[in-house]
Amino acid sequence: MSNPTGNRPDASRRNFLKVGLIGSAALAGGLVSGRAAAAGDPAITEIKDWNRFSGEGVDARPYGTPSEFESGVVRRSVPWLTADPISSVNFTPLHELEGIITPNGLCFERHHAGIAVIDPAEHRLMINGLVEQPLVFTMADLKRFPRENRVYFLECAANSGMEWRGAQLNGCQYTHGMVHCVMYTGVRLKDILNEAGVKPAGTWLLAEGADASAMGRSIPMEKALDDCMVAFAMNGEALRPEQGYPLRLVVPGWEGNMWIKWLRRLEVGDQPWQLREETSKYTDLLPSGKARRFTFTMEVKSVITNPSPQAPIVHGKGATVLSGLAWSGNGTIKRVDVSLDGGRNWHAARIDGPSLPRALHRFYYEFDWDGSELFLQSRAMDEQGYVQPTKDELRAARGENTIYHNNGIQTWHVNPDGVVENVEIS
Ligand SMILES: Nc1nc2c(c(=O)[nH]1)N[C@H]1C(S)=C(S)[C@@H](COP(=O)(O)O)O[C@H]1N2
Ligand SMILES: [Mo]
Repeated sequence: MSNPTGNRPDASRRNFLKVGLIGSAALAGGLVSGRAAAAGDPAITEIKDWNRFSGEGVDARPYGTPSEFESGVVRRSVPWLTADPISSVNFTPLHELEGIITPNGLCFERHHAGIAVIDPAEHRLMINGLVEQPLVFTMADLKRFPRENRVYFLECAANSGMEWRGAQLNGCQYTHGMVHCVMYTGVRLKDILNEAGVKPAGTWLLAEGADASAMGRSIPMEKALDDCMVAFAMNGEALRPEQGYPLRLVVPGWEGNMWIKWLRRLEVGDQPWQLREETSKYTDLLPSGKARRFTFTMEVKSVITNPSPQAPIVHGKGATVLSGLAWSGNGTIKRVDVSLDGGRNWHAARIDGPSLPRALHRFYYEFDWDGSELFLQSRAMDEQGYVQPTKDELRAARGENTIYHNNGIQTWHVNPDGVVENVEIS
């Protein structure tokens, strides 16, 4: 029989526990207290209900849900942030997640007119404008094009927007939780555009949703023909209603507002819709009074998810696992550095799991906490060599009169009790 723990097959249960704990302590470079191995722990000696009685059968949960002990792992909103819950946002609980994939039920939601509930049998995608042949697709039509599966992050341009002027919200769920990362299944936008035949003058694509906000957004034809997808599934199942069921646009690496949900129309044009309709949204006002417009790419960014204000250090000194997420709209993450002292000294973090372009990356830094206060920071670098800036660098370049595209370095203060707070240091 295989022996994945590497322990001697004849080891007694107590020896097994000891060996297991020493093993993990050695990995983290410190000493893990052997509490679980101590004799007389009622969690070992007492017989529990679940040891004695059978549980529910296979038909009890036709669609499974997480353990009842994980009921705190949920999306959360900040009531004062938006005027009403219809045009609002909630946040991914990043501090509760592992790996790089966001479970469907925890993907943050941003919608401007609530969740459209659409019968897929009645859903249509229309292509019109500067095309040889205007077309209307049913969902069944779309599923006859070749499919692809791709893992991408989606980040709202306003993610971390409340943090521009200083530390605001106490938790990475709120400071950085307008991001999610799932595997999309769908068809290439290029294929359905080619079916309609884009005319040479067609340089922009207006994408429109079927919800009451319509959410018209323009995408340069170059990007549309590059890596955009029209997706009908996420993480192996149909899109969730919150994420645009039955159809959404996927615009890899670019700001979330372009990823039109409940996608119903694509209009090929020769200029961006933003120039036809008066809009001040999704532009970054600079101190000069000029605006940064068409800032589509979400630049390199990272955050330490554990420890963080919602995930304090509860185990005291010693072996500590620091973990976080990094991503870049420019491709893969090449390197993440971590500082325990507010950016004076940097240590290379370990990236673990798949490293996919325009997807979340998971990093770790294992260290021995001596119980003194820490100022935790992470700084990511992407494959194009872009390095995540400090918040001061960002403000020097763009002033304070904006909320979009804050990819600055986040600082968490850890006090000797392990309590963590959102702070800024300069
Ligand atoms: N039709 C439609 N598409 C939409 C929106 C919307 O309100 N309506 N919101 C946009 C914004 S601002 C963001 S950040 C993303 C959020 O995607 P999510 O809800 O899957 O997180 O959807 C975008 N697509
Ligand atoms: Mo957004």
